[in-house]
Amino acid sequence: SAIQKPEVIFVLGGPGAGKGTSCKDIVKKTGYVHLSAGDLLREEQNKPGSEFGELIKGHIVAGTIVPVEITCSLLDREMQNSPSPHKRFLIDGFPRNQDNLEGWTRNMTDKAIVKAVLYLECSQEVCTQRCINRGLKGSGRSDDNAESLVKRHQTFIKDTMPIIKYYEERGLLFKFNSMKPPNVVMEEIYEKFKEIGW
Ligand code: UP5
Ligand code: MG
Repeated sequence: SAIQKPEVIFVLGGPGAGKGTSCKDIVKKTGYVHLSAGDLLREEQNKPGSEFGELIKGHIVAGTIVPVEITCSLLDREMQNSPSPHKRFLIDGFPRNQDNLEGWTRNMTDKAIVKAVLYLECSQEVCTQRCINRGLKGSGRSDDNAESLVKRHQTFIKDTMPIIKYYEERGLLFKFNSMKPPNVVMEEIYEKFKEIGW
């Protein structure tokens, strides 16, 4: 019998839009496995002796995007190692630019099906304030400061918005207002999952 390809839903949105928060909530209600590209890069950055540590560190502080070979191989490894029998993944924070999109298409088209892309819409002001507050509460993230946040948002507008448009033109995009309280955002996303039968 044919082996079923893993199914992927990408989750995009500005820095602090609530991608991680929403994914964590959705996995509790569904069989999806959450993979955060940013979390995987931060883990790799902190791994003693990682050949990519310094490169990743530089990109994260500057709010720029790590070359796709690194990010895609981390995602691929996690997908392959996942014990989940359902093989359905919510991939948060990827693809963020044209390089990411081309790298994914090149390496993963045979290995996974992209079913949809969720876009969490949130103003720059609200996004920035959330990340600043998280930094003040001791997130330990090197990019939760005003200077990095300006750059993260510039990168989002310049590099990631075209990717969001790309998926919108292909009818794969689903938008959610993530300025609402977390439980409301999660409920609206979950309703869509039920409606579409994801
Ligand atoms: N919060 C969340 N939802 C809320 C709500 N509805 N109402 C009120 N508060 C809400 O949330 C952020 C904060 O807001 C939290 O304190 C939360 O409690 C609160 P979170 O769920 O963490 O939002 P998220 O969108 O995940 O924000 P994050 O900061 O993780 O977004 P980024 O996209 O900036 O970060 P990411 O980790 O994806 O990437 C970091 C960097 O890694 C990038 O800048 C880049 O340098 C690098 N990167 C790559 O190079 N390639 C990749 O593929 C991925 C990352
Ligand atoms: Mg996140």
